[in-house]
Amino acid sequence: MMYDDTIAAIATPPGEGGVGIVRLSGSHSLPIAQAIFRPRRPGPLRSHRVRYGQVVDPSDGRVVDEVLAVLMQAPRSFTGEDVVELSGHGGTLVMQEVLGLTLAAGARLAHPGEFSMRAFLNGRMDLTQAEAILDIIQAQTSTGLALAQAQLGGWLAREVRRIRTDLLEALAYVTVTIDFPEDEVDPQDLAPTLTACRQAVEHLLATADQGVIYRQGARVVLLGRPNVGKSSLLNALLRTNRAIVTPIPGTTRDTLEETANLDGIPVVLVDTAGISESADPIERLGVERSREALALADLALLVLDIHQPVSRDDRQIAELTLEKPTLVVWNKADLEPGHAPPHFPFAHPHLVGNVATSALTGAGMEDLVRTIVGALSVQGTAPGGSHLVTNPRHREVLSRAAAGLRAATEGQAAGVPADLLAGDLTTALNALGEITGETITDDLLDTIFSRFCIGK
Ligand SMILES: Nc1nc2c(ncn2[C@@H]2O[C@H](COP(=O)(O)OP(=O)(O)OP(=O)(O)O)[C@@H](O)[C@H]2O)c(=O)[nH]1
Ligand SMILES: [Mg+2]
Repeated sequence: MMYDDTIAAIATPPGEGGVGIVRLSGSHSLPIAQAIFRPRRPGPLRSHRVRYGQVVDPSDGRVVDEVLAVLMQAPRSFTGEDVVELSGHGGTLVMQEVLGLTLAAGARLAHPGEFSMRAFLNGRMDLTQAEAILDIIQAQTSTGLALAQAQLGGWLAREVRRIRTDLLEALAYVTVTIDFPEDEVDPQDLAPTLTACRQAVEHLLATADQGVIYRQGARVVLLGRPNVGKSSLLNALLRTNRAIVTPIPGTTRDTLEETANLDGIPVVLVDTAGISESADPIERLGVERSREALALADLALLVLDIHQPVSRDDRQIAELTLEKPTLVVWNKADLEPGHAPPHFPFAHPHLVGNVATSALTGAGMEDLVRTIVGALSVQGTAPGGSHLVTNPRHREVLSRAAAGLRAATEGQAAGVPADLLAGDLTTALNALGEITGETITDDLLDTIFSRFCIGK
């Protein structure tokens, strides 16, 4: 369907660039473009042909920019509507002027993600593909990008549709037994289908623990006494001199965070001020920040100096981390050559590893990265297949579908009435439809697409 209101936006990023693009979509794209575009050689814009010319202010004939204009007539366009793209010089003001002329000629400024939303509503792609576009734009590691590209290819939508088709058949079967109870329909026939669907959904769900972290990243906080080498470890993990390092305890006064790529996972590393009892008032504020950073983290690195006796301060810091998955890092291992990482002397319910490192020489750093990545519950290297569920929305919907299917398989085995069974199947079907967008509310669509930028 083609919307009556034609939308316009600058499709290229703000700032200066070689080229800037203003994009129009909707039934009036062509007349609006014609009102402001003057081709070098006279003649109409033809679909999927590039024309060279000028954008001219129709009110006074002033030339605003030199552009290449492309018309993509419905349905062969990104949105499935008539689209015109005007590629001009990539300057902030000149792009604003071109956009302003399209608005004066009758276009409306697009909402964030509105081009993609129209593409979805016009059946150019399903919802998982529209969401994949956002993930491709926002990918922070090449693994995250590969997963988003695979999703754009449509594997998730195909898999979900396959399961839905089987479930629809099962539902039809159950409905027959409601409508014609006297017919001989053996409910046992359903068992293999329901079990297969349930397993397929649970399999998808199981990939999400890994997948979501590739898309969203994780937060890892470095905690420890002053001077144990937290900032040095941060720098070593980032392979830059991001944080200030000195031999003076209390160098880091405030938390500092930076994103690292650890085996394909975007990890926000948070360096914190060293924690000690004797802290002065400024340090105490830093300690408060460290606690806050810990509260938000997925994993704590408890950094100790392998060359120093474990102290009361270390114990108190360990107590701060009791609720978090915690990895013990014995740093300055170069000062104790050949020393295996000591046994961690305190009880901790969530210890995920115990490694020795030297931020100075790099010894043990690979082991540290491997242990961090393992603790974040993902395999170290790019996943064998790129078929992982990466989107928390999909994970939430899948867990609803799995619950419905669990109820259905258990109910069916226990011989519950057909109408109850039908209810559970419908729950699962509707949930799965939310992934591809077949059963979705306008509100939810608005929420999803509002996370896009304007012009996408
Ligand atoms: N020999 C050795 N020295 C290290 C190592 N890591 C850090 N250091 C030194 O230890 C001192 C403190 O390092 P930082 O990284 O500033 O320690 P920190 O834990 O951030 O300290 P605060 O910010 O004060 O809490 C510096 O002189 C570093 O060069 C290491 O692995 N081996
Ligand atoms: Mg520091």
